[in-house]
Amino acid sequence: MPDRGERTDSAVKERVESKRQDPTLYAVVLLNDDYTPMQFVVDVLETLFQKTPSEAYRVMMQVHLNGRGIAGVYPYEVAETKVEALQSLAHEAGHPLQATIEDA
Ligand code: TYC
Repeated sequence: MPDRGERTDSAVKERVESKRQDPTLYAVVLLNDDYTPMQFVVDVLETLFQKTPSEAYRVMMQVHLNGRGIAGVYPYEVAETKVEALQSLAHEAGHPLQATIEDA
């Protein structure tokens, strides 16, 4: 197959390069509230933000004591998806947990 996929290769390459051109990162910032159970926040940090149990506990306590804390740093679309997933889990569980996206 001498000319296999040449045009496809260049089309794929252009898309990959355009995504690589935007290295801007955004922080998903967790906000404190008086009602969301601590264990729920720890669980969310472990499942959505890939924290270890001890790191999840540390971040949760940082938010609990200081009002806010960084759950993770991601490209914008990933940060947006994480916040949507968090809001959906919190809403389904009946908790007011909120997060925002900020420049990292
Ligand atoms: N402040 C909550 C409580 O005392 C716990 C909590 C921690 C809530 C972090 C939200 O992002 C949060 N149950």
